[in-house]
Amino acid sequence: MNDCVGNMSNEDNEMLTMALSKGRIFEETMPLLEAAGISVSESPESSRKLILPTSDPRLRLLIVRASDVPTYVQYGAADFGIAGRDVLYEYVQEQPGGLYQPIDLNIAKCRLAVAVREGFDYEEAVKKGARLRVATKYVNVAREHFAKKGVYVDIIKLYGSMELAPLVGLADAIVDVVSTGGTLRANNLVPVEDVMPVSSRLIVNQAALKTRTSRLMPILDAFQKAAV
Ligand code: PRT
Ligand code: MG
Repeated sequence: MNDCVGNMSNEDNEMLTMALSKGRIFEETMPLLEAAGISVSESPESSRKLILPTSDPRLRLLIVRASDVPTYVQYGAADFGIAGRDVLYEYVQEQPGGLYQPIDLNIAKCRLAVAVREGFDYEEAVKKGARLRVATKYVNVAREHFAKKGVYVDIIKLYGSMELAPLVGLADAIVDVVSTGGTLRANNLVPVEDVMPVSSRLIVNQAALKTRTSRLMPILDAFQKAAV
């Protein structure tokens, strides 16, 4: 990087791109951006735009699916982004390298848990060494969790509405994100085991961190200070 000094002003003027999912992560990221002196006037809920400008003409937001955020950042289509530990854990098993995860932002907190239909004796099934069918979007997390416990499982990959699987006999258990537990209760499911606590992390493209340091650092610093 021998052109660093000469190109400093170019770097300072370069557009930075941040990848975010709409919904809870977007909502909880707004105060962090405010702490960095940046505001966003359009909401992804009401706007159909997938690229949103910010009050900083050199920062734009990409609105993508939560599970796609690591992909945009790893390939450098976004310089940085925010993703849940649940999503990151799965992603890194499949696509290791290229992502730097410097800050736990402590937002969008929840947990990954095992849940079963009310009345299903999970402890007894585990004790008996039964082979369990587990439906989940988090196949790597689930496989690792049950392997550690020495429980035999058949994992069934789903892309959403996991809560339905035990109700219609597709699975004995699910591994899913739980926050208030309201969705489980509404579907007569009960959490029986915690798998991991989840919060969202700032993720940064490794090349961008090296080549756009002076643009990224003020934002990263502000996020770090604002994250409690
Ligand atoms: O919705 P979509 O299919 O596009 O993707 P997604 O569900 O992965 O994205 P999104 O925006 O819903 O969640 C983004 C991130 O927020 C997740 O990756 C988690 O890290 C985090 N998070 C925090 C949650 C929740 N809380 C949460 N409650 N993600 C999902 N949920 C679900 C939960 O599974 C349940 O279906 O929200 C529903 C309500 O939860 P309860 O327990 O409060 O009823
Ligand atoms: Mg969702």
